[in-house]
Amino acid sequence: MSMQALCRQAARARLASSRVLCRRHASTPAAFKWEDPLNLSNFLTEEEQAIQDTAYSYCQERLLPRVLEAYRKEDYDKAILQEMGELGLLGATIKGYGCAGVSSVASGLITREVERVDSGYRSGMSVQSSLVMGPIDEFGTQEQKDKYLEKLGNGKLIGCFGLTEPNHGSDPGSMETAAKPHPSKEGYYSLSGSKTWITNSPIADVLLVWAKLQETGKIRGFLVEREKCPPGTLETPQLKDKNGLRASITGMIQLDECPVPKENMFPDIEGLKGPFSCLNSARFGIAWGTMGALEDCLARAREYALERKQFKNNPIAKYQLVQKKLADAATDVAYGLAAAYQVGRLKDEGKATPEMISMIKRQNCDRALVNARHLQEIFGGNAVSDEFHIGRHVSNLFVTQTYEGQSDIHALILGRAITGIQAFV
Ligand code: TGC
Ligand code: FAD
Repeated sequence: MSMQALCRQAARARLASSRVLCRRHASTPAAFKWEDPLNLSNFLTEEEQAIQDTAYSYCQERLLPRVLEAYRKEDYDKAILQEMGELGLLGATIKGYGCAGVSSVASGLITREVERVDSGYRSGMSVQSSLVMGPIDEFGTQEQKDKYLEKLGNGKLIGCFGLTEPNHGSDPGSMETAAKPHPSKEGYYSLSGSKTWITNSPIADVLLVWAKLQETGKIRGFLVEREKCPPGTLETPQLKDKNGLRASITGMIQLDECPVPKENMFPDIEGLKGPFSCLNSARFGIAWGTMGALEDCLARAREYALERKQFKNNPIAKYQLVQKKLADAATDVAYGLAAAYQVGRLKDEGKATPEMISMIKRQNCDRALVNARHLQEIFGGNAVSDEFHIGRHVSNLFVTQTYEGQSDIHALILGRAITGIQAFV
């Protein structure tokens, strides 16, 4: 059943039960729920709650059982994107082309549920949705949309986003990858250069590569189709032996005079605002996703603290220092989700700014990493065993704090907005 049909069915059922609940609420005092301290679910529409339920069930039933082996073997199962596509989880905010066309908050809830299992699974999905489908929908020609969006949305094609280079990470404006008119193929550009740390690149069919057009010196976006590249012009070696995000696949993009048809370039968008506009949606998704990872750490640490007994057979949850760690994490989850929710609603009203997104991406990544690291201590020596999951989240959350603009870079974006003074250079 499609996500839209599921949503309608679940919404009807919820509506019926919420009427009963409403009658009960009239006489029942509000209760504090540690899983949702500020009662975020109260602000979600019926459809958003149904979408979250669908994503939660899929992630817990289909992704969680695979994640330990995938992480141990550093293996990414391509079928995951097809499964997500069948449920309508890919490119979920896009209207048409078989996509679900849901709200930004709903898409945030999806990333939260995926990252509750693993940041690497969220990464694979975010790149496909926000960094490949999003730009094609926003900047692509009608032919590009017709050609790629539906197939990317059902996971039959896999995409990747190549911005970072070996010598230019935080400063992509200095990129060296170049596009020039192909010397022997009329109607083609020739792309040369190297991109690194690219999620999905070793398995991608469509590679969105940002390169400087030699004729103008401006950055442009090119859709490179792997199967059309002559041998030796495109290589995408995997970067192995990572110590974080091991359940996602990461690689390079090496282009050596690769011929790309002129019609595969985005027609009107030029300069850094092309890639950065796509990053707004992806960074928004990370702000939600990291809260899902922290919620998982909190739930697991709470359960462990209630069961583990030390000193006079007391559960360690009885001790104040342990309770403080749980209270800090629950507070940061609640604040982080409330902020992400607010920006999501503003985004759909066209009132969200890049600085707001920098603020929630930075704050939620930083707080998720700090709290996960503190919660890890509750497990004592058992934290070292991957079966307790917490060490995996901690390693992953370092990566989320680094990619899509390292946290200090977002501090500088905010500092510039506050003072009017540029601190990057
Ligand atoms: P700057 O002068 O700030 O901006 C250049 C042009 O871009 C425009 N712009 C934006 N437009 C829309 N949204 C945004 N968020 C924008 N940020 C900037 C800006 O208005 C300007 O436009 P125009 O028309 O005036 O030319 O450029 P700068 O070179 O000074 O940039 C500095 C800085 C630090 C902001 C920027 O370079 C930056 O954000 N660096 C971080 C790099 C980054 O985020 N890389 C991400 C790589 S992709 C990735 O990590 C995917 S991981 C995926 C996964 O696995 O989940
Ligand atoms: P650098 O830019 O070298 O920064 C190193 C440190 O210096 C950081 O702490 C930074 O904050 C600091 N620093 C740099 N400049 C300044 C300054 N002016 N002032 C103060 N401090 C500064 N990229 C893509 O394009 N596509 C992807 O799909 C993608 N996926 C990724 C997946 C993984 C697993 C990882 C690890 C990275 C991925 N990236 C991807 C790359 C990621 O976006 C970059 O790693 C990130 O932008 C930082 O760039 P860098 O690693 O070159 O660090």
